Amino acid sequence: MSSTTTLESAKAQVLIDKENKYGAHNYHPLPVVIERGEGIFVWDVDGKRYFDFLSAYSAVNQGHCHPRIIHALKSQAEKLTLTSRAFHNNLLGEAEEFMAKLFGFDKVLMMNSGVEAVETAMKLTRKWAYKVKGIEKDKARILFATNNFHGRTLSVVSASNDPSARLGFGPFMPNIDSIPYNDLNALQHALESDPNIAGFIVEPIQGEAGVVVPDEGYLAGVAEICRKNNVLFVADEIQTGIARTGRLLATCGSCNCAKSKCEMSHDTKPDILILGKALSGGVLPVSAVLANDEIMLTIHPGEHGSTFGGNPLACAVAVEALKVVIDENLAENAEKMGIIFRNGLQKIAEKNRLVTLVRGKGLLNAIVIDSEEDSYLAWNICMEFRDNGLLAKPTHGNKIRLAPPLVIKEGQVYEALAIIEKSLNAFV
Ligand code: IF1
Repeated sequence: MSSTTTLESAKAQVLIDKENKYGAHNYHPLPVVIERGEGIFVWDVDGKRYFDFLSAYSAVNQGHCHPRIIHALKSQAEKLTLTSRAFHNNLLGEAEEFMAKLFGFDKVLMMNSGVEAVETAMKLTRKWAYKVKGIEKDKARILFATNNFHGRTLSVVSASNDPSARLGFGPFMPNIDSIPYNDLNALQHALESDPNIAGFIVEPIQGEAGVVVPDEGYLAGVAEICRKNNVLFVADEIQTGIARTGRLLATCGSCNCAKSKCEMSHDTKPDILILGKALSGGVLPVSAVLANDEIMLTIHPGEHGSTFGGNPLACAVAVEALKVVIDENLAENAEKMGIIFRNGLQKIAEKNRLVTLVRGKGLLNAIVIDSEEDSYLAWNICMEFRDNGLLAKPTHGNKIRLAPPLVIKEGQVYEALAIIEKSLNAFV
């Protein structure tokens, strides 16, 4: 533990104690109590300001409380918030059209949380398998990559190999397999040896695994192998999408999406695209699944849905959140700032032996700390970051994810790098 680590203020401690006493113990948060956010900054209950280098796990790409998104929220909240899907609402069709055209798919199915959208994609994959591909009843299988993270419902943790996500939650959903990430041979072998595989669900960059960026050409290879084997390529872009990696989508690959205009047809395009998090700028839980008619129209009325999915408030917020990404060139900024940031991290790594690896794309980055996965070093480094005015969180013990809102400016990148360097130097 660093000698400079300060204790929580009495005010913060009271609030932390309340959470511990009255809340479930399903998280171990960094001890900081935030009460306000604006752009790339958050302030704690004692008025101390921090650079937010987590961005609520990439949900606040547009920055905290973006004025345009908050305005859309407020004005719609005063008009209409929820009708359920028993009736039409005046914003759903507009929002669906906007998203379908922006991302280049025939249709959109809106849900709320990310994991619900993953579940939706799994259901679509199975329906398509039975109705279009012709797989025998109840024989469809879905393939995942090892070390994935797609959420926490029972069927989705059935695809996880993380012991803490699974232990004590069995039995799990059958007909789920996994293959190593970033391994096209394994994918080809799996698909060729089992005609009952309906889809391959994969993150374009593995977030929870510690920002694992696959080899150049991996996503194009996945798309091609899936196409050849009549298997759906399902991209979970809940964390990587909406400009985070320097493109509108991480699956935009080689097209010029840094300009925030997806060219829509390219060799890495998935059959099903899953979005969440920053789709609402972190203002509301809004997720969506996009696909073409052959897939989307396999689900009929009564077969899937949700009370809140596609509600007018979510529609107003999501459209505005996406317009902000486009109008403010956030993909382009993420790409540019990402390069400056990783170069800075690399320079720090050259001088500080604790940083063994710098990796990432756009503003989804991580450093790997030279320690065992179960050591407290990365946690203590994040505490030191906190004391020096920057918030980040370790993942898998020895990796620290560094992902600020995409509205960050060059000077602020350098300020953050100075905090990171100073904090790391306290440990050598
Ligand atoms: C938590 C991680 C990030 C996701 C991908 C689906 C979901 C997520 C690729 C589910 C959610 C979040 C959830 C959050 C922590 C966080 C996370 F460390 F756990 F893996 F971002 F990296 N697909 N990721 O990343 O979306 O249902 O949560 O809206 O506390 O569980 P959700």
